[in-house]
Amino acid sequence: MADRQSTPKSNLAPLSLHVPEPPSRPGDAPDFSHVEILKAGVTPRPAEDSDPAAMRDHAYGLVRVLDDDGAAVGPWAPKLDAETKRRMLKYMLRVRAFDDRMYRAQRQGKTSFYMKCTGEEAVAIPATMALDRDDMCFPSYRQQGILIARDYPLIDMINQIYSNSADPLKGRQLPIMYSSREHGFFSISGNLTTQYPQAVGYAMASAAKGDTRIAATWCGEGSTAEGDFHAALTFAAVYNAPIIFNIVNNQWAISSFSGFAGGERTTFAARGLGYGIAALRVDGNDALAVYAATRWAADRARTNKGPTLIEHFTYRSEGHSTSDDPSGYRAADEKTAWPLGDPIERLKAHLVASGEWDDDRHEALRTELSDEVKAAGKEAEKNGVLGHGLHQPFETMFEDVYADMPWHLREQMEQALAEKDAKWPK
Ligand SMILES: Cc1ncc(C[n+]2csc(CCOP(=O)(O)OP(=O)(O)O)c2C)c(N)n1
Ligand SMILES: [Mg+2]
Repeated sequence: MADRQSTPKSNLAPLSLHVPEPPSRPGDAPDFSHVEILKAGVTPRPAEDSDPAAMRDHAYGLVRVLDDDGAAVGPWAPKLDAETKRRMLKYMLRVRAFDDRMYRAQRQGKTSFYMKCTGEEAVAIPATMALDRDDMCFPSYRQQGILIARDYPLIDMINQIYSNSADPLKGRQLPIMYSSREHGFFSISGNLTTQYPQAVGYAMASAAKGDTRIAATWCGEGSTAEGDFHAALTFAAVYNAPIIFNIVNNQWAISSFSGFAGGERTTFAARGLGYGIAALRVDGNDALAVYAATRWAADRARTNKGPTLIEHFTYRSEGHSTSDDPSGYRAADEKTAWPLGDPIERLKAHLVASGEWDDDRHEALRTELSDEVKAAGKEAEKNGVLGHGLHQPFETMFEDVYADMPWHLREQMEQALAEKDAKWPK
């Protein structure tokens, strides 16, 4: 009998695989011709209790509010007063100032690691402002904007980044992996997408207890390829959990373009439809569109109408982290060629166009925020920077696991301290 493994049928073409390749590489002109941009204002706004099957188009379209002239148009335009929009702009500028300073601090050797969210400031900040203050957030490492929008002290963020003697997390987490129960900010995990099922667990517990708080979680488009993503959506759909799933599609997962996570085949928002989850695809560089979509999803969740998946269509303007160099894998000018613009410039243009802001005030605010971050940095440095020896006492690594330290841990701690003192006498 013929060996089935080794005899292809001679009358059929051999099977082949498709290996995704990004439209442009270093040395090429950036190419975003495949990106379809709907006009601002054209997407209808369905009722918050809509059946996901009746709003399928929203998973393939693009909710946009800010048009090219800075006007807020269409049914998604949120009715926000100028003061709130200026606060939104201020938070976004504060994140950018913070990112720039911390990036430089890493290059100066004050920390081993930093991650910017440049170009994605409109993802976390308007969303946080659209949630209630006590709603629980389960972010990835690129939503520092949540802490900023909840007025977490900058100095505590920097103390964590420097792993110094005032680090609220006592040097136990990689720099930027913040955590704050008081600010509804769940501990960042380096293991991608673990926050998704954890957020669903929180949302289910909140509902099971008859609470009113909802959960929101964020992951990158690359992270949707993790099994946890799919387990989370299944649970949320089955139990109608009060949760907002955010996918931040910034086109890149370190050096892998979105095609490797399935982006050539369909939109990331469309993943929700297969689970019967309402899905919205939103211009992630449009602060007002993100605010409106989050508000829609939050109202839906809070009234027990079910979960929502929001794809934020955006672009990672800078490297993945301070350990990355994107010039090795993507076209140099992609950042400027990105067709949805800069989120800060777009919100600024809107405020200027409506007579609520001007260039002088903008520049003055930028300077004020840069000074504010600089001052927080100087204060934090007094508690130590990388390699200066001002870190948490050695024994803290044994603490905070048990309310009362068990005998075997105490024994290990004493042994470790004795060895440390023998090796490095005081
Ligand atoms: C389970 C797991 N796999 C791989 C990694 C390594 N890793 C860290 S970030 C990253 C890229 C994630 O890309 P994306 O989800 O698109 O988020 P982005 O960084 O673009 O915000 C990878 C592969 C990891 N931390 N955890
Ligand atoms: Mg990504």
